[in-house]
Formats: sequence, structure tokens, C-alpha cells
Amino acid sequence: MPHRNKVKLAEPYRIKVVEPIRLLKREERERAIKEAGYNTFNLKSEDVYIDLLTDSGTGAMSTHQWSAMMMADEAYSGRASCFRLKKAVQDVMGYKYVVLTNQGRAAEHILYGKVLVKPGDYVPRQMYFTTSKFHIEAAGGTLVDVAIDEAHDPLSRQPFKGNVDLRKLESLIHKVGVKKVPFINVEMNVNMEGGQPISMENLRKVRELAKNYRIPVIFDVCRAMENAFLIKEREPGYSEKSCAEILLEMCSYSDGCVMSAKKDAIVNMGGFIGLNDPDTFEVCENLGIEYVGSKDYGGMSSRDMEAVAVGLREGIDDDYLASRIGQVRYLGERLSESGVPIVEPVGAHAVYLDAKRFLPHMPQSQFPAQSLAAALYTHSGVRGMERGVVSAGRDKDTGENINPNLELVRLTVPRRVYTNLHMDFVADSVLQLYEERDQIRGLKMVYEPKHLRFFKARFEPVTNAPS
Ligand code: P70
Repeated sequence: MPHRNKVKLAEPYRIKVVEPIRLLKREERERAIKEAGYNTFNLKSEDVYIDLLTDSGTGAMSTHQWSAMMMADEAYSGRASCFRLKKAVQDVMGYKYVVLTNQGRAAEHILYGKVLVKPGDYVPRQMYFTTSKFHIEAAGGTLVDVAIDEAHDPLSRQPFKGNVDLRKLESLIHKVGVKKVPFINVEMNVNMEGGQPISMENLRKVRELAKNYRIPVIFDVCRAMENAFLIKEREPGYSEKSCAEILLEMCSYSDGCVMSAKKDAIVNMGGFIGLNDPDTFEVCENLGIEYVGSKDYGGMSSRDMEAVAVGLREGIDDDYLASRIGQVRYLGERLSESGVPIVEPVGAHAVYLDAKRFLPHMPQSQFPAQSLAAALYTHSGVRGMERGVVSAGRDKDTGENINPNLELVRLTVPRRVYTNLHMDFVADSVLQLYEERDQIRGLKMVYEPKHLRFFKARFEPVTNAPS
């Protein structure tokens, strides 16, 4: 949080509307998690006390956003709301052309799946994200991890663990040939690494390398604003710049982006593709009309668009970002000070429990992160999300489970929703659970959807009988 005369500033807002929550009794929570197949995605949200499943679409909107929604122009075509949103994207991120979608994965479907990736292609990206990987693979491509080695090590305290390993990137291009690399995909504040930022220096170098090979660079900017704040804090030469200036420079090193507005733009629904090339824009806009909605709304109502337009400008405010990231850090520091194993350094949008070190007695075949997320809910009504072997899915060629090095439970903090007392409750509960960690039992999967299995998979506790 920012300081004034060494006194920590409070949140830059006051709360006008509240949403009651309550903690169910232990027996009720046990019943709820069993009925949910030990998958926190399957829980009813009214059975959850503190919901840290995701920061996506769960933020609290401001008075400015709510009042802008009243000004929405819901005409079919030529909507004023559409122009306001496109102008906001141009002002805040600098992309010339905007294709509206309903959320991030629709943008990925169109740009990655339908336009850029051909069968047999390879797409480098720091670390996979589930929906991005799905759309690249569905189009016959392969996602290749070009994250620096430190990204796979939960203990490395490198300040920019989200950096691209340029050696890995270049050797992939040499190995498969430049024609088989349709674009370089760069994520900001890399989600599956624990919310780790990429540096401006690295973005610049990726851009130079891409230029040499004439490969487009496409960013996933859903948490680029939070990444901009970490550049301001950590990278030499940026402390005097505003996050808004930093974000514009970041985006200048790309040819386009996909955006899930549900994160940094603090809305419940929305997304877009940002582009600088008019021909790619034309193709994407036409596909948008086929798949999501006509060009002036793209799957959003104008109310949604107005909220995104305002949210984009609010989300890049320095004081807001300091308070938001300060809260996540507060939770992370309370846990790490007490010896709970988490991914270091604490990310911008979430704290990630390291299930391998939390539950050293549990083999990865018993889904430690899934088991820990279920145990945390049962213990205290706090809902986190598995980000380990269940999320990683199966190898598309061998059909075997992919066993990622990072076996994590993500405690994702919604924007402007909880107070630090909520964070204290979460920290105290995780600490208590850590003391009882020997009692946490593993799980076996009893229902497995073919794709993106983590959303719907079901589990049962393993019995003590030898398997
Ligand atoms: C989360 C959400 C969404 C997301 C993302 C990045 C880096 C694209 C998207 C897709 C929601 C989610 C999605 C899949 C699995 C679990 C959770 N992330 N790129 O909670 O955007 O959801 O709008 O289609 O993080 O991290 P959208």
C-alpha cells in the first residue's frame, strides 16, 4: 500500500453495498464437499464463506461503473457504448483495432484457434494456461513452455519469474522452423507460475527476436495492469513512471492481444482482441460475427461494455493497484512468515500454496493440490482452486497424466471485495490446517471429462488399503 509520512494509506474507496456471507457448520461443509465430488468448482457459492476460487468476474464495481451502465446504448448497431469501449482500449493499451468478445476464451478461440494456428504448428509461451492451450491444441498446434527455469521452482525469488527464456525460444524456432511458429504468445503476470511478472527488458528482447524472424507477438493482457505495477516497483528506471505509461510501453512491444476483461478491468463479464494489423482485424471481426455476436457488441450487452470501458481506466490507477496488490501480499506474508510453504515471491493476484511441500507424504498420483483445496474448504469454508496435475490434464499424444513441477492451490483475491480481516481469517485457517496436515488424505478421480477436466472432475478419498 502507498505510504504518506510513513503512515500506511487505507483502501482508496469506501463500501456502499455489502453482500452477506456466512460460515456453515463443519458437518454441513463436510456434506457439501462430498456432494461436490471434492472439487471446489462444484461447490454452491452460498456454501462458501470466503471465496478465493478466482479473481475472474468477481470484483466489486465502482459507482462510476454502475452509473456508466445506466448510460448504455443497447441499439443493435452503431452503439455509443461500443465506441466508448474501443476508445478506452486504444487509450489505455494503444491497440488500433478492437474485436469485442464475451470473455477471454472466445478471443483465444478466434485469434489462436481460427486465425493463427494451423495443424503442426508450435506456439511458444512462458507457461501454459488451460484455455489458451486448449484452443491452440484444438487447432492442431502444440504449446511449448519457454518459461525461464526459475518459473518452475516455487522457491526461486527471482523478481521477474514471468520472463521468457530467450534461448529456449530461439532454439524452438531453429528446431521446428520459423514457418511452424505462427506467433509468440506472452502472458503478463503469469497465472500458472504463481502470478509472476515479466520485465520490460524481457518484453523488449522478445520483440527484437520476433522482429528478426518476422513472427508476430501476441500478449495475453488480462493481468497486464498488475504486471505494470510490479515493473514500476521492481525494474530500474520505472519508479517515476505511472502504471498507465508503463502499460502503454508494454503493449507497444506486441502486434495484438487477447483480453479477459473479467480480471484487471474489474467487471463481471467481457473481453476483446486488440490488433494493429487491419487485415487480421478484418478476419477476426468477421469470425466474431459468426461465433460470438455482431461487431458492435460481440457477446456483451452494452451495459457490460460501459463497465469495461470505465474499468479499464480504473484498473490502471496507481493507488488502486498498490492497494490491491498490497492486500494479496499481506495474505502471502502472513503465511510465509509462519512457515507455510507458498510460491515466492507472492504474485499480484493470488497466493499459491505449494501442495508438494505442504503434504510431503502424498504422491502426485493422489492429487495433493486437489486434496488440499478440498481440506481447506472442509476446515474453514475457504474456497481455493487446484492448479496442479488435475489442471495440467493429459498429454495429447500419450494420454498420460502430465505431472507438473508446480502442484499448487491458488488462493485468488477478488478485487475490492474482501477486507484484511478476511485475509486474517484465511491466513489463520491455513496455519491451523498446516499444523494438522498429516491428517489430510489423498483423492482418486472417479469422473474425468475429456477436456479442461478440472472444471467438472469428481473425486473420492483414497482408502488406506494398498493400491
Ligand atoms: C482464472 C480465470 C482465465 C484466463 C486467464 C488467462 C491468463 C485467459 C483466460 C480465459 C478463469 C479460469 C479459466 C480456466 C480455468 C480456471 C479458471 N482465467 N488467459 O480463474 O479468460 O475466463 O474470460 O475466458 O487467467 O484464472 P476467460
